Amino acid sequence: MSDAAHDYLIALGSNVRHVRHGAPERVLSAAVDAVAELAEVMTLSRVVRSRPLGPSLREYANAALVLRTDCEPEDLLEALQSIERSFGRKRRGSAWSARTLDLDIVLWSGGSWCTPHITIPHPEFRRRTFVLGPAAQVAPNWRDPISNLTLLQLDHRLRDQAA
Ligand code: PH2
Ligand code: MG
Ligand code: MG
Repeated sequence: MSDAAHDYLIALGSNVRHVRHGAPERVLSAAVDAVAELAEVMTLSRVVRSRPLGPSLREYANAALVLRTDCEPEDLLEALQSIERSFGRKRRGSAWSARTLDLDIVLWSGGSWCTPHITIPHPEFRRRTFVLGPAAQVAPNWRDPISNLTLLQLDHRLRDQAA
């Protein structure tokens, strides 16, 4: 931990019911409560339903939030993975298997960050409507340090490509 505050854009996803919390939407709202115990949640998007990208057949609930914390990326990643585990997430099988809870770091206020554990910006986020839609809601003017486009511009560009 350092004492400087950082903002992070986090993408949330779920496509498996949780025994206690219930349907994926409820999983996400419980996950937001868990995140709020370790960091300040600044803004939270609505939940969207999205078709699964990859092999899983179940529909996803997706959302995004901006949080503020003193944690550096590695420490935050560890904390988010511990929340995923507390929701019953097991890391096994295919990388894109169905999951009760997925918490991905998409951007942070420190710009680009690349270590063996984590790459920020998230390498795929510019191609995923289920990330960019919610992300553009919570931080429309946040600029991707790689493309230099705002989240709103990236979201519009992707929707134009899909149309
Ligand atoms: N996450 C994945 C793979 N596929 N599809 C949707 N619709 N939403 C996701 O969050 C998602 C996915 C890997 O994390
Ligand atoms: Mg993940
Ligand atoms: Mg993911």
